[in-house]
Amino acid sequence: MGNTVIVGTQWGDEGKGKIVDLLSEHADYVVRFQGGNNAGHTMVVKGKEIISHLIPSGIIQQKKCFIGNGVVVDPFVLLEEIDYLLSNNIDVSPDMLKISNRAHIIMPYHRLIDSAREAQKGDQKIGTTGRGIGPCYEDKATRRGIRFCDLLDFDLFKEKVKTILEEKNFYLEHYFKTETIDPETVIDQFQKIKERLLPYVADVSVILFDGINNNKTILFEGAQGTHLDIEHGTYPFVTSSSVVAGNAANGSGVGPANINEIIGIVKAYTTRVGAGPFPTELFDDIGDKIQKTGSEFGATTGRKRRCGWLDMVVLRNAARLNSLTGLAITKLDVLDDLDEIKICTGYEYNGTIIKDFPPEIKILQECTQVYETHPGWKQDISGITSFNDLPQNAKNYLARIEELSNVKIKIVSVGPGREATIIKE
Ligand code: 2SA
Ligand code: GDP
Ligand code: MG
Repeated sequence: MGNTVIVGTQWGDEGKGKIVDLLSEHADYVVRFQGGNNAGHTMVVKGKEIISHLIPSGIIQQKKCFIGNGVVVDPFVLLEEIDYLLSNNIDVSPDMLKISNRAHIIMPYHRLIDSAREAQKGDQKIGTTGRGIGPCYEDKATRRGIRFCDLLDFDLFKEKVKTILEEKNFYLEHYFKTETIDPETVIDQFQKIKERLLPYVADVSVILFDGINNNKTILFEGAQGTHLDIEHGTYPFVTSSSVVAGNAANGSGVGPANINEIIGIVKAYTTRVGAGPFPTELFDDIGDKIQKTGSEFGATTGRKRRCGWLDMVVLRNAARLNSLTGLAITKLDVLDDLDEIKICTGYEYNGTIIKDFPPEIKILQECTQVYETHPGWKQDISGITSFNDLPQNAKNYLARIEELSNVKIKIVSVGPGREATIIKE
């Protein structure tokens, strides 16, 4: 395996955590490059479930893990996650984990503004995870952010907090009409955790560059999914970071020529959590059945995920945007009981067939879907470990996905555990 990027092709929760955990075995370093603790990546190892939000899933295989400059980090959540992993006998010492000194810090006021903004939007809300992600990226873009390197000069950090809070408190009090934040309380909270955090802070780009020069293999772990990307997703119903593979380089400070492979993770159907258009969403018993069989609940917020059929307009968009070199199809087992399985091949709008994912929310909401129907396999496939042993109808479904996406399937996942995986030759 060369340096490989793992990205979600749909709206997140495709099972990236499981695949990253699996592929970590062949990697030396595992790197997060965007997002923050809005992510929820679930690994099931020997029957035990571990969910990480911020620390790369490679930590389970005890690989060196990195949080790149493109990630926004809530340090209080980070320390909680370190403690959670330690309590599961996973080493998360500063030898195992480094955070980029350029990564931006999610401050307590970011969380407050995230919730206040959503509350104000009422039924127009995005359905964010409420973790302060958007407001933190917003401050980064408007050059008001605080980075991990700022903790190294604590007097300067204090000044920054005081200056920024003058503006934030004005908005909190007069615009959002909510509680304000005392700068001294914030400074005090950081004073308490600073010494524990600092050994984790490093120039991640430099370490990764040294690693590449010493033939280390890097796995880049994407969070969320291509259609939540700030540039290419269903804007404004998106997250605030660039999710696509191109950002693996920028968000970790690695030159793009160092990336060899890009694997798109595809759930065998589609889910979405939060608001926003979802053309193939099911509102019937089949949607409920998939939601229940797939245990489709948000790994961070516990929200019920919306469910629908596989959408090839979405997958082809992801293949192009990410330069996918291979696919991993996950949760195929969830479809075991269905009589028929549909694949959306295009959208019809105003009498024309749309094959390329459109930017207009209105079109995505109002289009009708063109489906082809495939017979189900009606068999429990969760114990199958070899591609040849899959029922013919499952093989046909997978072959059709390859044909319509023009990308080869490399991995098929048939259960949450590491062992429930088929590596396709
Ligand atoms: P935010 O919090 O600003 O990033 O929210 C903006 C939109 O992005 C969606 N989003 C996600 N969608 C799927 N999975 C995510 N991670 C969690 C999980 C979600 C959860 O693993 O299940 O537990 O709710 C994730 N993170 C952000 C979000 O729903 C908004 O639509
Ligand atoms: P991520 O955000 O892409 O890492 O995905 P999540 O962890 O949020 O959600 C995926 C869920 O599906 C988790 O609960 C996984 O344990 C589970 N999962 C992953 N692959 C499979 C699979 O092949 N079959 C089944 N049944 N569950 C899976
Ligand atoms: Mg998730």
